Parts: sequence; C-alpha cells; structure tokens
Amino acid sequence: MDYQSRLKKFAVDLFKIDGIKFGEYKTKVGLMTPVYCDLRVLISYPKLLDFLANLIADNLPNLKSHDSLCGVPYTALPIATVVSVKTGIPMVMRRQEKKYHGTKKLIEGHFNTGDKCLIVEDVVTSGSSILETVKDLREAGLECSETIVLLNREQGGENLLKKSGIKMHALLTLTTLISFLKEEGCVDDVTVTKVQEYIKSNQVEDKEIQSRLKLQYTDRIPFTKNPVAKRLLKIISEKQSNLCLAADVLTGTELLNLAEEVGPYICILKTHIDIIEDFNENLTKHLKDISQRHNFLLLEDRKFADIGKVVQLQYTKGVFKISSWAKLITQHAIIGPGALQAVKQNSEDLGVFLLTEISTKDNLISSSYTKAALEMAEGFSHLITGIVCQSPLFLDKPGFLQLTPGVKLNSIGDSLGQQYSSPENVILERGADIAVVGRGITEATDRAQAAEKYRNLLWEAYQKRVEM
Ligand code: 6AU
Repeated sequence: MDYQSRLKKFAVDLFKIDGIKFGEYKTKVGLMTPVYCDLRVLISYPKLLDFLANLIADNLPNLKSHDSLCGVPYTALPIATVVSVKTGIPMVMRRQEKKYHGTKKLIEGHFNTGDKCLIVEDVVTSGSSILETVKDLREAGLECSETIVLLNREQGGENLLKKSGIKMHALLTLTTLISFLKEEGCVDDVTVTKVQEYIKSNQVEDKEIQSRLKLQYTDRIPFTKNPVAKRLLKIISEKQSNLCLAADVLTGTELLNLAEEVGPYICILKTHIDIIEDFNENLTKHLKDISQRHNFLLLEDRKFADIGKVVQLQYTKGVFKISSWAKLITQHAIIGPGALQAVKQNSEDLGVFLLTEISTKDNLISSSYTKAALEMAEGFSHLITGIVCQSPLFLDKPGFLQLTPGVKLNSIGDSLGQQYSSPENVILERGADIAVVGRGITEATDRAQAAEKYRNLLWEAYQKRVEM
C-alpha cells in the first residue's frame, strides 16, 4: 500500500473506533466545535497503534537523527512508546505534575545535554501543550526543534510553534482527514462544510494566547475551571466592580454595618474573622444574608499555612466554621499541595486565592518561591480562583484572577511595613484584576462614598487596560 492509502486507511479506522467524532462538542476552553478528536481510544486497538507507529516512522526521513522521543502527556505517551520500540530511539518523559518531594526531576529517562529530542503529539490546536513540554525539555538541556503530530486542526498551532522554533510535521490535517472520510462515505457534504467553516472562523492565534490583561471579565469565564471563579466573574461584570473590601473591624456590629454600607459597590468582602472580639454564629449568618442581598462573595483571609490535616480542621471546625459561610479563602503556598488537597473536595463550592507574593516591605518571598507556587496553582485549577500577588504574573492564564492588596489613595504606607499603590497603578502597572482596599475605605468618614469612588476608579482603570 502506498503512503497516501495507508494514511486514508488510518483515518477511516480512527473514525470507526470513535477516535474522531462529528456533532456539537465543547472544547477545553469552552468553545463549541463540530469535530471532536479523542485519540486516547487508540490504546484499546494495539494493531492500529502499531500501524500508526509505522506511519510515523515512515513520515520523517530524518527520524533517526534524533537522540530521543518525548510524547506530550498523556495521549501521546503510548504512541511515542510504540514508535520508540519500533525504531530503537530512546524515550524521555516529562512529568505533568511537578514532584513536590525528593529529587525535583521533571524529565525522566537518561539523556545528555544537547541531545536532539523529537516531540510526539496527537492533536494540535494552538500548540500550547507542545510548548509546555518543550519549555521543560529545553530547561533540562534538550534540544527541541521538531514535532510529529497525528492531526493538525489547522487553527493556528503550526504558526505558533514555528515562532518558538519548532517545525511541525503532521500525518493528517483536518482538511485531508475529512476529505478521506468523505471519499469513503463516512461523512456527508453538510458535515464537510461545517468543519471547513469552523476551521476558517476559529483560528486560535489571537484568542488563546491573548494576555489576561486584555480580556473583559466575562470573556474570561470560559477559561476558569473553578465554579466560584465563574460566579465571581459574573458578579464583577454585573456590578461593574473589581473592588474587594478588606473589612478589618473588631466587632460584629461594625462588620455588619460596613457590609451593608459598601455592599452595593464591592464584588468581595474580605474578612479576618478571628479579629472579631464578640464573634458568634449569628454574625456569619447575617453576613451571608447581606452578601446574598448585595450580590458579593465572602472571602475569609485566613491565609492557611499549616499541614493539610490541620488546615482541614481549621477550615471546617472550631468556633468559626469557615466552610459554612465563606465561598473563598486564602492560603499560603509554603505547605505544598497537601494544604490544597485538604480543602479540594469542596471545590464545587469553594475557591482558593493562593498567596505567591506579599505586599509588605522586606518580606521573605523569593522569585523562585513565587514561580513554584504558581506552578502548584496550575495543578489545582479546579480549586484555584486566583492568585494573591503584587505584579503581573501568569499573563497567559486568563482563568486565574489576580487579587492585589495594598491599595490606597494618597498614602505611602503604614508604620508596620504595609506598602500602597494607587487604584490606577494597581490595575495598570501591577496587573491586578481585583484590588483589595482596607483602610482607604474603612477609615473614611463616608465609607459608602469612598467605596463608590474606589469602585469607579478601579473599574475605569480596568477598562483602560483592556483597550490600551
Ligand atoms: O488596605 P489595608 O492596608 O488596610 O488592608 C490590606 C488587607 C489586609 C491584609 O490582610 C491583606 O489586605 N493583605 C493580603 C491579603 C491576602 O489580602 C496580602 C498581602 O500581601 N497584603 C495584605 O495587606 O486585610
């Protein structure tokens, strides 16, 4: 059989095992697509997997010039394995989640610095998964300049990869695949047209790589995995408020009065419930009522930082029973994934803001800590609503919200190390999506008026940022 006929046979077999389906499907980023590829099913068909490995081996004349192969986790791992066994080219493997203990090795397998590594991938849309893998491989000293993929969805990935110095070889493009299927009577003309139109109008280049700094809040909803973050983004847009109030007052009555006064202007009310001197359970019940009436979320800024088991108890038990009223909490990253794991089972109804930087002068957080904390957040994207930080980090993750405290008009700081930025600066320079204002509002004579003023300034700054 010649190469074209073998490709056609592979395309038809793939269709028969439901590796490629036509209909209405939702993609990873929440967009609708008329064609869905799930090449994971290949592992159930070893003969087809073997057939595919031969196709790959015969596709690249310079295959043997590579020192290793690396499949992009997870779907391409078995594919790379079969190609490796067939060609005798060794494999390396990239861990998808970082090891949080022991040797912090990200790339498994034996290799030498400067080895040429060929990336194996199943389907390419934007190319971002390949780029993530390549980033780690390059950091480990491997050279990556080529990738072999089964299916190029022709939505812009090839170009993006080229920009990062990676040449893509694809066995099939979506266009060839669909024309093979049409020739074999697997799909009708209507489906072919739908897919062609879809490819034309769904080029990812601008959409998926666009920085979060440039997206409106509602446009970020499809990128979030945490249900509370979705709700929060809705509230922000509805109320046109990206203001979080730090309600650092000492009595229940003060807290409730403050919540009533500023409620209409905020998206989040942030508490330190353990500074309330006359706490009782009625307080959080009333607070919940007010938050529902004024449509804002409650964030208990407990900054959990103990071992997972204790965090679990601090979150659900004790006097405050935080889990019964706060939809949002803050956590330090220092503990590692255990503390996130401890509250994870609540992720339908809970969002965590993870601290990766702090606003105080001379704090001990280093840039490598911040980087590791962000990577950890990525591994818990269903739970993480956002990141508490001071600078524009994670620009390529519009699903996470940046919460930035230390905001006040006309102030240079306090005597205990707090440092402030103006509302404009915090949004335009520091990259905040939500700004935390405490004393700037709580110490004003008219707190509602102050909250409204901050709300307007912060909202205008965000709109300016998107349009800039
Ligand atoms: O505007 P302020 O200075 O009156 O209040 C700032 C609020 C306080 C702090 O506990 C909190 O912001 N905060 C936080 C967090 C997580 O919110 C982090 C940080 O780095 N700095 C900071 O001040 O309630």
